[in-house]
Amino acid sequence: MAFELPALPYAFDALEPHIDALTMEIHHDRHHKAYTDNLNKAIAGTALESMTIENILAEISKHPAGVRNNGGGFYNHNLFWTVMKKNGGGAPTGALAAAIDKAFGSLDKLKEQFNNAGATRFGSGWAWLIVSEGNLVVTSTPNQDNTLMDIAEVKGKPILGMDVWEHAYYLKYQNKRPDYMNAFWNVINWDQVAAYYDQAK
Ligand code: MN3
Repeated sequence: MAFELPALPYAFDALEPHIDALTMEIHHDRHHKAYTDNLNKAIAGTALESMTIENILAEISKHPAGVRNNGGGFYNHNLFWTVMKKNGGGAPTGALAAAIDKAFGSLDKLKEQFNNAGATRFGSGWAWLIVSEGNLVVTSTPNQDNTLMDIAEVKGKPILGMDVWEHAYYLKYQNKRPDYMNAFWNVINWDQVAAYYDQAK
């Protein structure tokens, strides 16, 4: 198999009470596993098997919907688990903090814009903080698309992503997506987001 489901880098209950253990277990072991398995099926026997996921996404317009949906789902969740941690939250420091202040005015303004991107994404999708031509930008994508895809309206390297599919929050928050989005800021692994920022700029 070309792509492997990464292990969750913490226990299922590590993000309690903000994201509950059962949601994490189902989300990782079933949803992310299904994207990974279905990506491998979609690329079996093709040249894509020897490519990186980033390179596949960069030319996604050339590939069938199964590669787009499952390749996006594979990449997006790989990133998602790593930008959260037990006892996360707080505020970023250093170059990332300075870049956020410069781009948005303050961390609170970033949160407002990011949550708005998630709230206004109709149906299923993702809210993103990306580095686009050296600048921090907030955007969102539908379904399992992301900003590495050549078909994305706004392109750039994701450094923070929030899954706003109902499967990410429905058990605990039901229809209250804004409550889930507010809780998300309490689990962010800012050191990891800062490392992604350093790599992307
Ligand atoms: Mn998901």
